[in-house]
Amino acid sequence: MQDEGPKRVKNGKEAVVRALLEAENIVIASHESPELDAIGSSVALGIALEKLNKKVWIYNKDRLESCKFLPGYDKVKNYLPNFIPDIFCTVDCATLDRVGKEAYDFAIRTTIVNIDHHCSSDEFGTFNYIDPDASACGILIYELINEMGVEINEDIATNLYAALAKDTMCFLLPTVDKRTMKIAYDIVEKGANLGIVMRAIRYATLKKYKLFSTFISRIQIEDSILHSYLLFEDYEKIGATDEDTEDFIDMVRTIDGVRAVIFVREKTPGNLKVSLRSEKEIDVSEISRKRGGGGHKNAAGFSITCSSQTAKENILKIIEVIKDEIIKQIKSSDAQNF
Ligand SMILES: [Mn+2]
Repeated sequence: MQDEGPKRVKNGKEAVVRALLEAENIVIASHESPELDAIGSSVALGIALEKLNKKVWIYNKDRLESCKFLPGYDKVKNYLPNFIPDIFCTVDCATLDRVGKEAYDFAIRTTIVNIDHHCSSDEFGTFNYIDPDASACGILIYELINEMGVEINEDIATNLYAALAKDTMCFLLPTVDKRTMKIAYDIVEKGANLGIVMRAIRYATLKKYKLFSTFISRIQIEDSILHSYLLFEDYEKIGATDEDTEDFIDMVRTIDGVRAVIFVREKTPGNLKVSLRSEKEIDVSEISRKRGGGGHKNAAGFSITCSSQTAKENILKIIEVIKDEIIKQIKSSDAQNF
């Protein structure tokens, strides 16, 4: 970036705090097909900014059923306001297009604040607070709320706990560190409602388990890589939604002998979502980034489109290609550790 003489620092916690404190109207947005880190972070930040008497509009393109128990989820709208805010603040988005086309076009008309923890994160904001070491975006939101001097109430604490629990697989992932645990301790002390969080995290429909049985029936494990897929017709047959597939990949990643997982699903006719998980030394974010996606080193994904008639063929081809790339990584890391 060119230096235009003295100007404000654009990156880091302080820059973002100052930008948020100076704004009057703020739109908060998170990625499409959200999960509890995206929504919990958005709502927690929204409540905190409201306590500072800001006019806040929380946006997400898609509804997340599991969030209906969370305090403040009723504040989240799936449409944008008819005014241009001082700030459009993204949370948990590695790239700006993750908010969806409509919100992207809206965002670029104003100042963007980007709060994120993906290793593939772009500094697309006017102001950015990006920390890939944070186990959840909720960690960064907690730190910003404290820095802004807002008292964390029970509703903020509950949303933040949901965010942390989601992105750490309930504090089981190796990304959990002292920082995560200290924050978890503090938000429990501030009254996080763990009963509500459990209902949100473990939210399921019977349709989900019916779809899961289809997913399980197609599992194959080759060269320690587990793969499976779902077609749009599987969703239709059962009446399930894409949200129902949310944790399928995490439920099978610890199957004995499995070092990586490839899960491809046809979310809507011809629209394929590829989700990847891996053991520590295997970097699936690199594989995803090459294809326009991103994520974390051991949890990443990307999307592709094809004709709905050839979805199954395409899926099987993708699985083969990705499998080969992962095998190459496994071979080179095994060779290094030999
Ligand atoms: Mn996240």
